[in-house]
Amino acid sequence: MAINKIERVLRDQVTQLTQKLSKITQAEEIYPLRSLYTGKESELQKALGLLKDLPKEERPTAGSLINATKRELEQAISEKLTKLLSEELAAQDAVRDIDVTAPFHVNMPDVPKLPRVGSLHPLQHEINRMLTIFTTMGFTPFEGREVDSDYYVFDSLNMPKEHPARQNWDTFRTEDNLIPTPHTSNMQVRVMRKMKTAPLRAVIYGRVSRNEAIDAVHGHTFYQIEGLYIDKGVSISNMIATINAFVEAFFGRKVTGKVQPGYFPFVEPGIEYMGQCPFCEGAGCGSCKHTGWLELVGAGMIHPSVLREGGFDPAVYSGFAWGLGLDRMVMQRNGIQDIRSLFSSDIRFLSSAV
Ligand code: FA5
Repeated sequence: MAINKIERVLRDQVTQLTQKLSKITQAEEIYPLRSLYTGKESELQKALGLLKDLPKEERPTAGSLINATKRELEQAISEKLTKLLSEELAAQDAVRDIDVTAPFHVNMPDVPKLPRVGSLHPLQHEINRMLTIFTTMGFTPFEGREVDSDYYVFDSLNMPKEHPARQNWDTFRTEDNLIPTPHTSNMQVRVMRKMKTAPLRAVIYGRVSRNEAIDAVHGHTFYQIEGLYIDKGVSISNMIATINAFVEAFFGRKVTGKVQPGYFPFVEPGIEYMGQCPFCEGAGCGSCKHTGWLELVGAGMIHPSVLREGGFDPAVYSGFAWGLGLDRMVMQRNGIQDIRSLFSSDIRFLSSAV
C-alpha cells in the first residue's frame, strides 16, 4: 500500500470515530470503540504492519503519521469518556441526598453495606450506667444469685416459715428445693457476712423471677438493683438523700421525690420512694397512670434481726437498704411503654431503645 493510501485510511478512521463519538451518550458505549479503533485488530495496527512494505525513505513519514493518528484517536476517546463520566456523576449527585457526616455506605448505596456491629442490650447498658453512679458514690458492686436457698431468700430476711409476707415474693422451686430468687434482697446477709466491717456500702445487681400475671409493667423475670449502707448513726434522712442523689443522676435532671410508708419485713420503718413523673412533671400522663408519681424504689432502715443475722450489732450499727426495679426505671427514662419489649428479640427495638 502506498503512503497516500495509508494516509487516506487513517484520516477516514479519525472521521469515523469522531462521528460515532458525537452520537454516544453513555460512557459504557465508548469502551468497544476504543478496541475497534486502537486495539490489535484496528486499521491503525494494520497500517503499522504495512510499514515494512513501504520504500525505506517513506517509512519515517508514514511512521510519524501513524503515531500522530493514534494520539488523535486516543485523545478523542479520552476527552469524550471524561465528559460523559463527569456528567453521569453529576446526575447521580443531583438525585442523591448526601450526608457528609454519615458512614460511607449511606452515600454509596451500590457499595455493599458494612457488617452489622452488635451493641449492648438496653438493660445491660442501664445496669452499667447505674453501677457507675453507685460506684462513684462509694458503693462496691456485687452480682446477685439467680437461684438461692430458702434461708437467704426468706429466713435471713426476718421471714420465717409460714410468714404471710412470703407470699409477696411468690416464685418457683426446683426439685432440690432451691428458689429462683424473687428479689435481690437475698444477698443482704451474704454481703454483710462477706464485707464484715462498717462503713459498709454495697450495691447488688441481679435477675429475679416471680410467679406473676404478666402485663405491660409486670414481668415474670426482671432486674433489681439492691443497695446496702451500714455504719454508726445512719439515719433515714441519709437514706432519702442517697436515693434522691441517685435518682437525679439517673434521670439527668432534678426529680422531686416523696416518701410514703411501705411494708417489707426486713426493714423498719419501710418506705416506698416515689419520684415525680419525669414525662409530665406531676401533671399526670400515661406513663404514671395519671397519678403524677412513679414508684421507683422500695427501701427502709435495716431491721435489727437482719443486722444481727449479718454479724452487725444493732445496738451499735444502723443502716438502710433499698431495692429498685431496673426495668421500670429503664422504661421510664426511655419512654418504653411495655416491659415485654425488653425481653423481645426485635433487633429494631434493641438497637434503638437506649
Ligand atoms: C422488693 O422486692 C424488696 N426486696 C425491695 C426492698 C429492698 C425493700 C430492700 C426494702 C429494702 P418489691 O416487690 O416492691 O420490693 O419490688 C421492688 C421493685 O421491683 C418495685 O418497685 C418495682 O419497680 C420492681 N418490680 C416488682 N415487681 C415487678 C415485676 N413483676 N416486673 C417488673 N418490675 C417489678
